[in-house]
Amino acid sequence: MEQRLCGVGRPPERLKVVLIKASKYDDEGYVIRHFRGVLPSNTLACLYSLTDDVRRRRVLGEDLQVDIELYDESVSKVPVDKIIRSGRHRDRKVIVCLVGVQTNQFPRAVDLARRFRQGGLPVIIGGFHVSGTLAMFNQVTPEIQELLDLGVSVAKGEVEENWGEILKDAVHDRLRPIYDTISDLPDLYTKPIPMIHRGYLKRFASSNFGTIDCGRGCPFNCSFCTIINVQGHKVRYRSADALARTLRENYLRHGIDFYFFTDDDFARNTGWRQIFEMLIRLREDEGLKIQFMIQVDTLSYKIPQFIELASRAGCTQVFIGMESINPKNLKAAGKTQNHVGQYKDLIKAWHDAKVATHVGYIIGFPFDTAESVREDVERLKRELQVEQASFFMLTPLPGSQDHLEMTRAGEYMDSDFNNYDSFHETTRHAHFKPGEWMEAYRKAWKSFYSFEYMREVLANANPENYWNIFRNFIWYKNSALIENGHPMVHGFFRLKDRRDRRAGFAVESRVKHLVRRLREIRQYSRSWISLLLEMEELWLQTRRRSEAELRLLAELKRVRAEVRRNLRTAELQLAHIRAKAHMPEIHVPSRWALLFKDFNLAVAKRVTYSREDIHIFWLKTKDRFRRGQIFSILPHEVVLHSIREAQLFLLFAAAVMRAR
Ligand code: B12
Ligand code: SF4
Repeated sequence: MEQRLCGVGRPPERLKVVLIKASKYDDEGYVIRHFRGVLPSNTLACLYSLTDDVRRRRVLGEDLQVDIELYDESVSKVPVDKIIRSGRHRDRKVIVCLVGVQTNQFPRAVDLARRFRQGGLPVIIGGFHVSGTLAMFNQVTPEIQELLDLGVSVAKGEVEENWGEILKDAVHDRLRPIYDTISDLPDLYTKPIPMIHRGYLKRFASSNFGTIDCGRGCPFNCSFCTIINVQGHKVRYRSADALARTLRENYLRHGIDFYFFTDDDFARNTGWRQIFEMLIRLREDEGLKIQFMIQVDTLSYKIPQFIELASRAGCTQVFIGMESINPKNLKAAGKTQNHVGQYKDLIKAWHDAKVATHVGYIIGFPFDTAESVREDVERLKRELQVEQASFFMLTPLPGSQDHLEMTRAGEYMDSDFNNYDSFHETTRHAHFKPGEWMEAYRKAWKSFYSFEYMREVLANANPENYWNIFRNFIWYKNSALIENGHPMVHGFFRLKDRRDRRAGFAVESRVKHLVRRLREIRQYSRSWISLLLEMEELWLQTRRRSEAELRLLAELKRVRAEVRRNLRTAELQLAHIRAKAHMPEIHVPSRWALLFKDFNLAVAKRVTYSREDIHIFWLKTKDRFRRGQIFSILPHEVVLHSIREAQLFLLFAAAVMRAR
């Protein structure tokens, strides 16, 4: 079946390629969208540059104008009706591309596809859900059949070699139902580098943050992984020179100086040395201070010079696929490359190179129990002393060996793909009753990102890395503990579109929705205030002090001790009054002024190390207020503490903003 929708006899003069990265629904059926996101999508950037390349090379004909529009639904609303209307123009062809659709985004992507198809536009969908599913099953599964029945085309595999041809088919109204390119793995060396769109970056909390895949493919065999079944075991990598051109341009034109190189295992990217050497040249010869994080395996520390060059090249954080610290779990998952006995050496090797470690830890392997997970998290903190951890619930992702085997064995799996986001229970576990698994997962986040552990990490952090880790703590605590989601999914400040709700959930009246949102925003603001105060305290307790500040504090301490030793406030005032009797021109400071001075000295000393005394003051004041002891609350103390609180918060905010 081919898509023949336009029905226009002659070829169009313009082609509009609309690239959409669908989001997913939350548990209440609202699309997850944030005011500011955290990580721009590399898949969007990749499809953007492939389309731009087709446009530049005029693959679709000399006269055809190609426009590209890009939407990431996790940070911006997709104007479905407007896009449909734009396709009604006689000389213009519009093609909707749903890109990088993962399993958890699949239900939302299907809903969008349905609306575009109803509006008469051709739609094509790609990404890991369709690619992984079609790769593992020798037949079309029901949810993919539903797409085909809607007239949506499905792309299985990587598209670098075929994008021009697919767009040509779209222009000529002959899109095929399935494009299968999975056995045609592209050689990335010569392919366009993902291009980050400036306007898109503005929708993220840090617009200096980019993502690029420098390579694809992984030689290992983990049973929960989909990557090997889509991108294969053979590693392919991009040219270091081409990467250098993009990195330079991004740095100079867009101010992008931090990257997440998204390769699943950078240590197995056979071009790692060329890429690191290129980054070192950019840093050391051209002064482009680019920093980055990479994902590596647990054997990475054994590769001669890998860590040393990574660090010199600007690697400040490494994400390690540790997954578990129970050897029986690792064996069950086919992760035979991980050896628990070597973890300490691995972490030490990265720490010695001043690179912060971030481990991926999966909860729900066969030998996990609530108690073992709790103990493992303690070991991550006490024994391994990793700076960060990301927790995931084991999920049978379509495209993985686990999913295939569970399907064959007829085991229970959640039928709602929206839940395959690694923070929902999607299967049954022998050691957890329903709900307990989720509880263990939540507790892991809470325990790892406790104030005490964050303080320990920051107090020992390499000064160059201090702010990277600090900001990550804010991001992670917000996503996991305020948004109750996952840092890989949740950004800052949730937005909800009242009318765009998943089928099965009623659209609320305006008033009901307003009440819901006000309640949520009140709760959100409270959580953020306490998060910010916690982070402020963390900063006060761990920040590096300058020499000048240390000298000033020592001086304040000395003056205060002297004043305390020699004169009490009342005595000081008495001394002034006596002096005034002899010399009338002398100014006698008021009792308040003297109290203020004394107070300021006291607070200045303690407060620069902690805001605990302010906190205690507020608790006491609140308590007095509750007990009706209003007259024991001294107004001047309230004013002074408020000023001090505001002053300190401004200092903290300025430090966070200034930090790079
Ligand atoms: C970087 C990354 C992220 C980043 C950013 C996402 C991004 N795309 O940039 C972050 C950290 C946010 C992330 C989050 C998650 N991720 Co992720 N992520 C990756 C990773 C490692 C690289 C993505 C990438 O850049 N690939 C390179 C691009 C170019 O490849 P691609 O997306 O497949 O696109 C190619 C083809 O699919 C095809 N194609 C794609 N779209 C289209 C559209 C059309 C029309 C056509 C014709 C072709 C086409 O052409 C592209 C170019 O060849 C992949 C693994 C991997 N190797 O891809 C996992 C992966 C995609 N993530 C995965 C998962 C599960 C998640 C999370 C749910 C879990 C989690 N908690 O981490 C969240 C969900 C977040 C969300 N809502 O997006 C799974 C998805 C599996 C599945 N079946 O769903 C993967 C495969 C890893 C895995 N564990 O198996 N992820
Ligand atoms: S090491 Fe990572 S990318 Fe490679 S197979 Fe295992 S989970 Fe997949």
